[in-house]
Amino acid sequence: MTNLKGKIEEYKKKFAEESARVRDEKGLAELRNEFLGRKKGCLTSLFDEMKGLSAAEKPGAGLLINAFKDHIQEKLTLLEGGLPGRGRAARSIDLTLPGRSLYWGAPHPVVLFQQEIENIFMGMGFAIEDGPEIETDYYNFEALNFPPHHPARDSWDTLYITDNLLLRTHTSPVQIRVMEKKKPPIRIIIPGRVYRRETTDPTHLPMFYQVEGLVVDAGITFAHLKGTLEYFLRTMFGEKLKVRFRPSFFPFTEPSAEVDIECIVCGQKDKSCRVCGGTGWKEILGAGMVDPQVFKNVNIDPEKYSGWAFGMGIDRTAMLSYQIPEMRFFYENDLRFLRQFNLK
Ligand code: FA5
Repeated sequence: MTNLKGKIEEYKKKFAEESARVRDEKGLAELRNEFLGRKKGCLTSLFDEMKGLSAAEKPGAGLLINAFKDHIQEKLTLLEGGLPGRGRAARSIDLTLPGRSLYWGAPHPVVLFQQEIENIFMGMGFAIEDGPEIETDYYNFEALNFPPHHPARDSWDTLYITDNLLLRTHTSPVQIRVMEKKKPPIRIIIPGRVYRRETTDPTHLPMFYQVEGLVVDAGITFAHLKGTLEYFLRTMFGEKLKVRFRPSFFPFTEPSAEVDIECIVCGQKDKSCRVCGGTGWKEILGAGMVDPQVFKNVNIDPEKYSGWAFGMGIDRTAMLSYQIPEMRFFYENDLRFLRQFNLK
């Protein structure tokens, strides 16, 4: 064993001396052969030496020889990399190849769609407002004319944090927050995330985005609401889009309406379409004239001012615009899906 250790030290010294003289690939190959070569290499001679050792000494000797082999291989690799113009690093760069572009990430399709909505409304002179996602019962319901125990609350069930705090079910509470601070004329949109206790299906999610619109001034009528929404939808979807207003109910608007657009996913042709349920139409927003009681709640005189509001599902409208049959695709984080929206 002592003999083996001595021999290893001797070989290491010899290697250090000879490697200092290597100048090219040929010299390197000779050095590798001398130390690691199968037939007469130093490594082979060390293994021969091991044969004469007792069974108890063999495992220790094996470890020493393997450590020696690793040492030599490591040094040879370093030496190879350092050879002028011929190292591994030099060889792996082909300057004629096009560069590899890194994927930097990109805006989410729902965000891109939200930006399109914002641009159209900003073009009409609307400002953008924001509000908290955790709301009080007062802003989410009461100020919007839903008294406690009002049956209309049932369609907006959500996650409660305390008896009084909840994840907002719509962006409408921000209407109240803005009207408390600013007096007419008001012309705003409010995009943001909302939450509901909802069973997921192709067009319903428990977390989704809405954009609220609110206009308050003297002499505002339903005709302004209709004209603004039609202008917005035709700018977004094209002049030929079929749009319909249906009478509806919201506690905070009177009269109220819901707006449907033709189902762009099936082109109004598929009786089994999972997006429109075969009806050919899909509801995208609720709207109406601001209820006088809401104005009273924020100290705006309903005799002097009138206004309209709408709340549109961003994900819902985006899926129709992109002709995606499943809203859930937006949130599965499948890059093959997401990258299709950022082809630059
Ligand atoms: C509202 O949320 C009212 N705040 C809208 C409103 C605002 C009316 C201002 C009057 C004045 P509704 O629950 O219908 O209404 O939702 C509005 C839109 O949000 C729907 O038309 C739909 O596009 C979208 N939406 C509703 N529920 C979901 C859901 N679970 N998943 C995805 N989108 C949804």
